[in-house]
Amino acid sequence: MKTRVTEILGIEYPIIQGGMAWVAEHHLAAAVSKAGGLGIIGAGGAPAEFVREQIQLVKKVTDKPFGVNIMLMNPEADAIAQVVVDEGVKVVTTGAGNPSKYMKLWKMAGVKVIPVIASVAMAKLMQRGGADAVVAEGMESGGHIGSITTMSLVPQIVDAVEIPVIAAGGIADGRGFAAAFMLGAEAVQIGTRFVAATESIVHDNYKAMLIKAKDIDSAVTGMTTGHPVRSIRNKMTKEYLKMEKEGADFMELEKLTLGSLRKAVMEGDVVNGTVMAGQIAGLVKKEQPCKEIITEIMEQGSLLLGKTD
Ligand code: TUI
Repeated sequence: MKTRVTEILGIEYPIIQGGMAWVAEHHLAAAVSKAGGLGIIGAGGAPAEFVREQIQLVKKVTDKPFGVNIMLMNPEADAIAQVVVDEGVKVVTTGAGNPSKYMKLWKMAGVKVIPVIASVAMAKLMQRGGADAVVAEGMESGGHIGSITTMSLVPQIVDAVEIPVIAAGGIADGRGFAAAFMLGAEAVQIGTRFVAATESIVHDNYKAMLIKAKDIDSAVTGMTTGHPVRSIRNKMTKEYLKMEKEGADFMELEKLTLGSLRKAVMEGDVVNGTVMAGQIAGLVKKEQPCKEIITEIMEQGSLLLGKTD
C-alpha cells in the first residue's frame, strides 16, 4: 500500500510504531522495521549515550529504515538531537513540545522530521518550519496527551496542512486503520498494541495488566499541572488524583511519579508504578509478534478500505 508517508520513509506498510519511553527500545523498533513498518526507538528520559547504543543495536540487525523519538522534556534533548545526526538516523519524531530549534540541524543532515502534535496551531507551525509530515495524536493515546480526540483532531489537521498526516490515538486494528484513512490520514502510529508484542521487553506484569484492561480502565493524571498523562488506573493514579484534588503542589506530585514508568516497565511494579496505555487497551487481547500484528492490521484495513470503492 503506497501513500506519501510510505514513499517519504521508504517503508512497505503505512504503520509507525509509537516512540514509547522505556518500551520502544531496540528489540521492538527492529522487529517493527523488519516487518515492513517504521520501528522507533523512544528516547524518553534516557541519556544521549544510551540512545546512541540503541541506534547501533538496531543498525546491527536490519538495514530497513527506523526512527528515533525525542521526548523534548528530556534534559539531554540537545545532545540526542545531535546523536541522531551523527548516527545517520533517517527519521526523527518528537513529542511533548516544540522541536523548532532543531529543525535546521536535521533538515541540513537530510533527516525526515515528523513532530507529534495535538493541535491545528502546532501542525501549521511545524509545516512552516519544514516538517516532512506530522503525527496528529488524539487524547485516547497513552502517556502524555493533548485535549482533542483523534476523530476531531485528524480531519481538522488534514484540512489545515498540505504535508501528510499520520493519525495516532485509539488505533489498534484494521478498523482503526481504515477509519484513520477515511479521515484523511496517510499512515497510522500505533503504541498500545505494540506494548503487548512478543518482542516488547515490558515486564510480564505490565503486559498482563494491559491485556486484562477494559475500555474504561485508564485514568488521566496531571490535568492540573499542565502535563496530563494517561495510564491504567492503579494505586499510583488513585493517590495522584486524590492529591491533585486536595491541591497538592507540583513538586509533591512530581515526587510520586519520579521513575514510576521505569518501575512498571522494568520491575513489573504495576501497583506503585505508571502503566501508560491508551484507551484502546481493551481491544488488545493477546501477546503477538510484530509481524503478525502488522499483517492483521493491513489485511483487515485494506479490505475495509476496498469496500468503499
Ligand atoms: O509525547 C507524547 N507522549 C508521551 S511523552 C512521555 S514521557 C513522560 N513520562 C512521564 C511524564 C510525562 C511524560 C509519555 N508519553 N506524545 C506526543 C505528544 N506531544 N502529545 C502531545 C504533545 C504535544 C504537547 C504540546 C506536542 C507539542 C506541544 O506543544 C507545546 C508547546 O511547546 O507549544
